[in-house]
Amino acid sequence: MKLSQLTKYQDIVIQCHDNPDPDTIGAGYALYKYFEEQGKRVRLVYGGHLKITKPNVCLMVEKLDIPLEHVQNLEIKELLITVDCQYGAGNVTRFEAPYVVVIDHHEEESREFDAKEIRQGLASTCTVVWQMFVEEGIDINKWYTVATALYYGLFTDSAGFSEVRHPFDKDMRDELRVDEALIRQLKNAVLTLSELEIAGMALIRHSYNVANKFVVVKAQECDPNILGFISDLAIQVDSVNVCLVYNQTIHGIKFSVRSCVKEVMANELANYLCDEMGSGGGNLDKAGGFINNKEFNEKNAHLNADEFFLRRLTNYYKSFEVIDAMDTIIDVSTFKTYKGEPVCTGMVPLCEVFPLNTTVCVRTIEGDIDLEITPNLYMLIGLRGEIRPITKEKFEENYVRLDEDLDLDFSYFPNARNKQGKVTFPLKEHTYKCRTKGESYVFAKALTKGAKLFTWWDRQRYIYGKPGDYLIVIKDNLRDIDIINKEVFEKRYKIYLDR
Ligand SMILES: [Mn+2]
Repeated sequence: MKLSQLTKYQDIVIQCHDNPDPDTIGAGYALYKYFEEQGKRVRLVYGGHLKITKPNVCLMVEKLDIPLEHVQNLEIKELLITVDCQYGAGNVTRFEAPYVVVIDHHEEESREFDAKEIRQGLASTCTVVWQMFVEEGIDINKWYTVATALYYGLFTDSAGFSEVRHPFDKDMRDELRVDEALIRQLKNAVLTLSELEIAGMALIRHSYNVANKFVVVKAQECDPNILGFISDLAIQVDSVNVCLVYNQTIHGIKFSVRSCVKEVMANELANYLCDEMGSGGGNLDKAGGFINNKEFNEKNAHLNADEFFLRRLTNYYKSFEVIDAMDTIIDVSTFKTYKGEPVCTGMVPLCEVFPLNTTVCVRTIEGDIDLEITPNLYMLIGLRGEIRPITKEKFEENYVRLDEDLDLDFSYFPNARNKQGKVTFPLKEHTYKCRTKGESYVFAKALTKGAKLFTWWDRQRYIYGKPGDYLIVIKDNLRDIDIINKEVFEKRYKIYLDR
């Protein structure tokens, strides 16, 4: 759905969820400004019994002059848009409306609306709205207060940016021009004294696992940001390598994860913890997630949350082995040889686009990766939008450049940022389509156990492979190791030598 499709309405009400937080307010306020500029009659409201009291939320509304109204009754003549919540769901007061649109980033739970824009991979509804503005070609930075509100909405919904998952979240964070003094003030008006007490109580009752050096902490119901605050403290303990802090609400379990060892990426662990029961993600060192009560009870009815996390974490540590391409020569004697089908990918000749000896941060669907620009450095873009550096020689040996339009469609096209200038550099116009040459051979074997692979070109983050995925070793370079998802592997490779 495009925002401009909604401009046919004259009377528009934007509704935040009850007990509104900065995300719903920020996203609602941006929409308010958009429709106001179009000359519409527009209101920004929230319902429910409670008026906002949280210090940071009150301050945000006051300082940014957000025209947010608390309503008990509401007459809607034409269009109602619920933001950061879904019409018909439990966290938003229901007002009758002729036409209802939902703009959100949560899992779809109600079907009572007429149209929707739900983008689940994003950390905040502010990011959803920001993207909709970008798609309309509107520069949000022309509204200082809107930019600041969106930024703060993402900030609070991602526990201080630690749980941003999608590159679009990072793009918004980096591109908005905001009132930094106000953001600083808002960041430091989050805790109430009673929440400080919740944090203290939680830390007293921790469970520590000596073998794997992890700690699990349960907190009482509190603002999700408090979980981040508690885990930031716990991870600083010298004998704690990984920590998990959670609390339970009527909807489910909200948790926050921290890691200070490279063998455990917080985002991957968060994802593992809520596998098929919710969603999780974030960064290498900080991440978080949410587990729905319904799915949790279906799968773990006999366990309480504490037992669940302790077991799941213990199983996690048993579930993988670590492979480091720099200090392992894999014994391929039990591997089979496969022949690669030709595939089309993208290629950027990095050494011709960027000055030599500079560091460029490439943002991809899999995360931000720093690359040092060396002579002859090229970069391949795979079918999911993931990247992989390659030397010019290797490229010319194994690929052909095609004189065709770049018709590869990624959900996020990688872009680059210069470390010094933080400038976004779209790589699309420098990307060539290419295809693997006829013959490419690899040794491969299906994993029987989870594996974490540190490749020669990314020393900070591992590629995680689950049982059934393939570990592959390039035939003419035994240090060139990769893990490929089962389905992708079976599509791309055919057995060549069964030995
Ligand atoms: Mn939200």
